[in-house]
Amino acid sequence: MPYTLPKLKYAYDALEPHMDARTMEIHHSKHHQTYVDKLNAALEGSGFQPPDCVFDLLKNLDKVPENIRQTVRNQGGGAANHNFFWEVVGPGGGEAPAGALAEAIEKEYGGLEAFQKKFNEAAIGQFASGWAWAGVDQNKKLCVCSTPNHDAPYTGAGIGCGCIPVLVLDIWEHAYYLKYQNRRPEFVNAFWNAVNWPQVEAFYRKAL
Ligand code: MN3
Repeated sequence: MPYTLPKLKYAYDALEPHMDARTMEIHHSKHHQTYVDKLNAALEGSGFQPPDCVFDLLKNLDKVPENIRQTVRNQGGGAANHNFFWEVVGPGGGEAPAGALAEAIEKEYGGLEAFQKKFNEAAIGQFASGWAWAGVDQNKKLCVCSTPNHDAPYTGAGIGCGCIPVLVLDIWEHAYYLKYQNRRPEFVNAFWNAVNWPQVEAFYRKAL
């Protein structure tokens, strides 16, 4: 099997009360696992040799045989986006960004609150299922966008803003429905309490 479900670096209850343990367990062990399984099933017997890294697979969708490309885009996108999502949240999160990332937020948005407002608008405004992103664009500027389904800003031209992602939020209902039901804005606001800023800043520096 080319791809595997990554182990979380923290316990399912580590992000309580912002992201509850039951949701985390089902989200990781059922939803994420299923994307990985279905991606592997699509690749198996296709004759296509996938790259070791699932992100490289998604960044080069045009190399994937046409008959499995949409399945890889959907299931592989689900696998990759969740891998990234688990990295940008963590226990003890939510403090505040530091270093170069804090400077960029200050310079381009006028402060953390304004940046969060922009991100929240993208997350809340994305119709149905999708993802909200912050990333570094071609001009090395911090940017915010959203994508439908399991697409990512690198899935293809015209999807999101084409940035290199540094922060992501899952806004599929499976990410929040058990605790927040229809109250997506409440979940989006709570998410900030779980953001692992040192990790996001590391992604930011790497993306520059
Ligand atoms: Mn999800």
